[in-house]
Amino acid sequence: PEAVFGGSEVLPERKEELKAPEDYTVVLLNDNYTTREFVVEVLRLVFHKNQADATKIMLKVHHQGRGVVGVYTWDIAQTKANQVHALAREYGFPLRCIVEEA
Ligand code: TYC
Repeated sequence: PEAVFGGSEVLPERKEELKAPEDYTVVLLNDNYTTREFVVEVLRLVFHKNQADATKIMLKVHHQGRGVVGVYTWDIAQTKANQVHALAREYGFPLRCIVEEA
Protein backbone atom coordinates (compact mmCIF):
# COMPACT_ATOMS: atom_id res chain seq x y z
CA PRO A 1 0.00 0.00 0.00
CA GLU A 2 1.13 3.53 -0.69
CA ALA A 3 1.54 6.24 1.94
CA VAL A 4 -1.74 7.92 2.79
CA PHE A 5 -1.17 11.62 3.26
CA GLY A 6 0.03 13.37 0.09
CA GLY A 7 2.73 10.81 -0.46
CA SER A 8 4.49 11.67 2.81
CA GLU A 9 5.69 8.82 5.01
CA VAL A 10 3.24 9.44 7.83
CA LEU A 11 2.00 5.89 8.28
CA PRO A 12 4.03 2.71 8.07
CA GLU A 13 3.51 1.03 4.73
CA ARG A 14 3.53 -2.55 5.91
CA LYS A 15 1.61 -4.20 8.70
CA GLU A 16 4.78 -5.70 10.20
CA GLU A 17 6.00 -2.20 11.03
CA LEU A 18 3.02 -1.76 13.35
CA LYS A 19 3.85 -4.84 15.36
CA ALA A 20 5.09 -4.36 18.92
CA PRO A 21 8.69 -5.57 19.31
CA GLU A 22 8.10 -8.78 21.26
CA ASP A 23 11.79 -9.48 21.45
CA TYR A 24 12.43 -10.24 25.10
CA THR A 25 12.45 -13.71 26.59
CA VAL A 26 11.71 -14.27 30.26
CA VAL A 27 13.87 -17.17 31.47
CA LEU A 28 13.22 -18.86 34.80
CA LEU A 29 16.23 -20.13 36.78
CA ASN A 30 16.46 -23.18 39.02
CA ASP A 31 17.49 -23.09 42.66
CA ASN A 32 17.51 -25.67 45.47
CA TYR A 33 15.11 -23.93 47.88
CA THR A 34 12.00 -22.66 46.09
CA THR A 35 9.24 -25.26 46.27
CA ARG A 36 7.84 -26.78 43.10
CA GLU A 37 4.36 -25.72 44.15
CA PHE A 38 5.39 -22.08 44.53
CA VAL A 39 7.00 -22.03 41.08
CA VAL A 40 3.83 -23.45 39.51
CA GLU A 41 1.71 -20.88 41.35
CA VAL A 42 3.92 -18.01 40.14
CA LEU A 43 3.74 -19.28 36.56
CA ARG A 44 -0.06 -19.33 36.81
CA LEU A 45 -0.40 -15.94 38.51
CA VAL A 46 2.18 -13.89 36.64
CA PHE A 47 2.31 -15.62 33.25
CA HIS A 48 -1.27 -16.92 33.03
CA LYS A 49 -0.14 -20.50 32.42
CA ASN A 50 -2.56 -23.36 33.08
CA GLN A 51 -1.66 -26.09 35.57
CA ALA A 52 -0.30 -28.45 32.89
CA ASP A 53 1.90 -25.87 31.14
CA ALA A 54 3.10 -24.39 34.45
CA THR A 55 4.09 -27.86 35.69
CA LYS A 56 5.86 -28.64 32.41
CA ILE A 57 7.91 -25.43 32.57
CA MET A 58 8.71 -25.90 36.27
CA LEU A 59 9.99 -29.44 35.66
CA LYS A 60 12.07 -28.35 32.67
CA VAL A 61 13.73 -25.65 34.80
CA HIS A 62 14.20 -28.09 37.67
CA HIS A 63 15.98 -30.60 35.41
CA GLN A 64 17.81 -28.32 32.97
CA GLY A 65 18.63 -25.32 35.18
CA ARG A 66 16.69 -22.80 33.17
CA GLY A 67 13.69 -22.56 30.88
CA VAL A 68 11.85 -20.10 28.68
CA VAL A 69 8.58 -18.90 30.17
CA GLY A 70 7.51 -16.58 27.35
CA VAL A 71 8.42 -13.84 24.89
CA TYR A 72 7.15 -10.31 25.50
CA THR A 73 7.81 -6.64 24.84
CA TRP A 74 10.61 -5.14 26.92
CA ASP A 75 8.17 -3.43 29.32
CA ILE A 76 6.01 -6.48 29.91
CA ALA A 77 9.01 -8.79 30.30
CA GLN A 78 10.54 -6.46 32.91
CA THR A 79 7.23 -6.10 34.75
CA LYS A 80 6.76 -9.87 34.93
CA ALA A 81 10.33 -10.39 36.15
CA ASN A 82 9.71 -7.77 38.86
CA GLN A 83 6.45 -9.49 39.86
CA VAL A 84 8.26 -12.84 40.18
CA HIS A 85 10.94 -11.30 42.38
CA ALA A 86 8.40 -9.42 44.52
CA LEU A 87 6.39 -12.61 45.15
CA ALA A 88 9.56 -14.62 45.84
CA ARG A 89 10.76 -12.00 48.35
CA GLU A 90 7.35 -11.88 49.99
CA TYR A 91 7.34 -15.66 50.53
CA GLY A 92 11.03 -15.94 51.39
CA PHE A 93 12.15 -17.89 48.31
CA PRO A 94 15.26 -17.15 46.22
CA LEU A 95 13.43 -17.75 42.91
CA ARG A 96 15.00 -15.75 40.06
CA CYS A 97 14.19 -15.06 36.48
CA ILE A 98 16.05 -13.04 33.87
CA VAL A 99 15.09 -11.15 30.72
CA GLU A 100 17.10 -11.92 27.59
CA GLU A 101 17.02 -10.50 24.10
CA ALA A 102 15.22 -13.03 21.89
N1 TYC B 1 14.59 -27.17 42.31
C1 TYC B 1 13.46 -26.82 43.15
C2 TYC B 1 13.17 -27.95 44.15
O1 TYC B 1 13.65 -29.04 43.97
C3 TYC B 1 12.20 -26.56 42.30
C4 TYC B 1 12.36 -25.40 41.39
C5 TYC B 1 11.95 -25.49 40.05
C6 TYC B 1 12.91 -24.20 41.83
C7 TYC B 1 12.05 -24.43 39.18
C8 TYC B 1 13.02 -23.10 40.96
O2 TYC B 1 12.69 -22.14 38.80
C9 TYC B 1 12.60 -23.21 39.64
N2 TYC B 1 12.38 -27.67 45.17
